[in-house]
Amino acid sequence: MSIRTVVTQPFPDQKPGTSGLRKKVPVFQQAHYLENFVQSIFDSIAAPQGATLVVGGDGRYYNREAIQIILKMAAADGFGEVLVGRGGILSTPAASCVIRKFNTFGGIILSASHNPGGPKEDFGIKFNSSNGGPATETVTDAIFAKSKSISSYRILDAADVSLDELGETTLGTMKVKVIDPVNDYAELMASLFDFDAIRALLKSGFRIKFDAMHAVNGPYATEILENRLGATAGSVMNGIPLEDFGGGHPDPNLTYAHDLVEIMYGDDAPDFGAASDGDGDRNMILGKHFFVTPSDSLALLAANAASAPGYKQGLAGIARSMPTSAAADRVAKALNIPCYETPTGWKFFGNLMDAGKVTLCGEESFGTGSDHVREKDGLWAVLFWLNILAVRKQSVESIVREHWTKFGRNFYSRYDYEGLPTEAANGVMQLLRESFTSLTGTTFGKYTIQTCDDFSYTDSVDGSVSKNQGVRILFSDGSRIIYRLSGTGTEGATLRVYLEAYEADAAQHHLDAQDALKELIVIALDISELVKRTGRERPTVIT
Ligand code: VG1
Ligand code: CO
Repeated sequence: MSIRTVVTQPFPDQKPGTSGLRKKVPVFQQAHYLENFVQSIFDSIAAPQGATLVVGGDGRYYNREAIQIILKMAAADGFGEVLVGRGGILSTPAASCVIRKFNTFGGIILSASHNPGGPKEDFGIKFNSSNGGPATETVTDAIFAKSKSISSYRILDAADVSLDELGETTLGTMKVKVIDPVNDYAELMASLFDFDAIRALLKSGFRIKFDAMHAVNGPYATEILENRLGATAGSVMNGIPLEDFGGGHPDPNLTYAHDLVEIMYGDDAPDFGAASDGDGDRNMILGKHFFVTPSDSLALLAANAASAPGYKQGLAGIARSMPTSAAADRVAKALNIPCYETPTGWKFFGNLMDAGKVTLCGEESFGTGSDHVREKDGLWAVLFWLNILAVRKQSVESIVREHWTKFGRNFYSRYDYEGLPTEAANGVMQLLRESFTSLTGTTFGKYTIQTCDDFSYTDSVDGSVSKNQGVRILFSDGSRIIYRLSGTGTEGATLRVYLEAYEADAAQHHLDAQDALKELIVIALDISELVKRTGRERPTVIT
């Protein structure tokens, strides 16, 4: 077996987005494309000789091929050992767990998360550091810089490694250890939550439905919910991971998780429903005929954290991404702990967690997590909810309504306009930025704009600054409209409009979010000229 140095040329488009590099599969299949990016990672992270790497993905189309290339390149780059999930499978939170548990140098995670999979669909790759979290912007910027000047990469000439049996093999001088993808993660969950209490709840006739959406969490949910916690067989639906997610869109929201939504809003609905995404880091929580917004879910977990053994000692602080509603801020205030506001993307939470400043983190995009790993964690959120339900012995709906009565309700919605022509989307953002001065102080009905800005974040741990993280229109009563361009899409531009209005009056809490936000939506469309500039009358998805 010999190491081959292959001459290559840079691709101009390898800038990692919100969560790594995501492109269509045919883009990744171009000669040298994946190899260039992997070599750029290796050159940027400068792992010591003999270091250990974790590799795994969400099982989507091209996962196996990509892993074989990465293994051979890791062997050529001097890594001593790679831990890889059986079948090439590791959910994103499980990869984070394994990176941390075995004190490895880091890991490469293959996923395009909630985006569809298949020969013409999406694929993705990202590097996570030794803390188990997505590389910081300093590292991703370095990777991008390398990718623009790369002239060769190294790869071991060797046969493919079998990934389907547990155990150890070698690739050149490098060890390849195929590990059970579920075990380490399941043990971590058992150390955080009261499995006995959840088992008793499930035994008492409390019914649950978990939709794995034919994505990576199927085996995790089946093992933990059904095998270890005793949920009745069939509580996990769509539990077999498929390379194309069964043709679906593995995005756990009311639009794409429609099978589950039908069950949870149907006659004889179970007491609790949940879904997770392609790589298992997102979650959607439902009660009987009831939807919990992710922003509320974060606030609720924080307010009820003491129910779970892993969080009994209290929370150091909470962090939420900027567009996420301020519901968690109110809980933080009541608990007398700090609440941090970061740009979108889990990579911004890592430093805060490493420094012990925050315990819980969340995003409006169906992501919640804690310092048990350094990724958001779908099944963790489900288990946290079940633990709370086991302790409080109330329905999901009544727990949420009580929460609103105590803290007030942050009505919240996000409008996504997907696949827009890039110039039109940029035009909307540009117009808004140019209107800051004229908008400030303007009144629309009951709303007056107090300030407008482009969100900029200074990391309180390493002092790094991230600019242009979303346009904020802030109203005098605390309501907000945010505009942001997505950093995970692979086609044209996706414009997200986030709407939030706070309501203290419990008599108004029964309102539908779309009704409560009606006026703000009109303002959002009006001041951005969105319909005129994009030609879109309606958003692609409303969450
Ligand atoms: C989206 C979400 C963001 C999330 C990111 C990665 O990013 O809005 O909150 O962190 O996806 O999640 P963007 O840039 O498209 O808005 V995942 O589950 O796709 O790794
Ligand atoms: Co995801």
